[in-house]
Amino acid sequence: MAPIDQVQLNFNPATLGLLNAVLGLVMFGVALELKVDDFRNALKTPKGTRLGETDWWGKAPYWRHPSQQKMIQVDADAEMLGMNKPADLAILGDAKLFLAALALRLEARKGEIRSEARQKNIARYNETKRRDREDWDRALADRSAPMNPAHVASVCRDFFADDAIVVADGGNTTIWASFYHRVRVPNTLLSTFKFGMLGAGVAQALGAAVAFPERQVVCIIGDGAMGFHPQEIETAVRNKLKVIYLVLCDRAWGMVKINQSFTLRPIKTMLKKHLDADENIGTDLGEIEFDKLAVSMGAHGERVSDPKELKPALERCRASGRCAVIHVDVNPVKHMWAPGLIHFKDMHREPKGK
Ligand SMILES: Cc1ncc(C[n+]2csc(CCOP(=O)(O)OP(=O)(O)O)c2C)c(N)n1
Ligand SMILES: [Mg+2]
Repeated sequence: MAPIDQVQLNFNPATLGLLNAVLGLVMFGVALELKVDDFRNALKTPKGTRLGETDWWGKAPYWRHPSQQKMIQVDADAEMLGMNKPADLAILGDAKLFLAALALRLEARKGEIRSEARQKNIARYNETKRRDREDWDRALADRSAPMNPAHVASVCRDFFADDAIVVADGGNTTIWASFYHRVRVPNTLLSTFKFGMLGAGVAQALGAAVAFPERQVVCIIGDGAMGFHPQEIETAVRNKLKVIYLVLCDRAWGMVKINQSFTLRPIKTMLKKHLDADENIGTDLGEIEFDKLAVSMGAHGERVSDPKELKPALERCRASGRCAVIHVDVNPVKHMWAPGLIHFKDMHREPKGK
């Protein structure tokens, strides 16, 4: 770990006003050390997240090379400082308070910031976002069975209350869930975004249900991932935890299968969308009837293939008043082609970036 400067901020939310003033003073000291460009870069750093797999570990080319970009890291946990990427300035403190203090300092130096160029950039990003969203939403017009996996998170978003806790687990399943779920209330999405260890979601959902007994917990999970700890359905039944699991069944390690297909035969994969049955190696799974498995443990079970059946199945799950599992048959080829796949593949082209 590269040596880092460290500024320790002590804060107590009860005396926020006083602390803001103290922070203002501390930040004034920091401001003396940093140029406005550094502040701009600070605003580019991810806030409220930890640098991990889904931030491309802070590596080029998505991030500027370290020689071109100063890294300012703010974390309430000292152990995280400089953990995944060396920080030029490491600040031990609460990100929200830090940003409030930073905003105060920046306000005073507004004239030095070329906000026009930045606003242009933001407009460009928003336009790209809008176009991408339009593309992704087209998948929702696909009403064929077995269903396009886009429907699952989308129907759940409509069905469950805004404060329902959603857990995403599995390879492509997590990508599909991330693109079609909308977070409307803070701290309502759980997953393993930093390491992607399959199977954790089954019990994350149980933990969430224990922590928030008055809220609905729903877990969208791949068939491979569900195979890691299916016995936790019995834990849910025994502890009267009314988690609803939707298991996306493509009968494959879908994310591995698409990557493997590209590696083995990229042109055929592009043209035909999938390889022939005997061409992939060890990426197919047999069928597990997750609805029946759930029933065998005392939970409610449903099986759905047609997108129009999804909502009624969710209604029956809720009405059952206990843990429920929906075996969702998804089109295995469409499931392999998760949105943003190309970026996800880029991310794994290690160790290209620095
Ligand atoms: C514990 C663990 N083992 C292996 C992997 C590697 N891995 C990443 S995605 C994936 C396939 C996941 O299959 P499934 O849960 O069925 O989800 P799908 O991609 O089919 O949606 C695997 C094996 C992992 N992330 N975690
Ligand atoms: Mg699968």
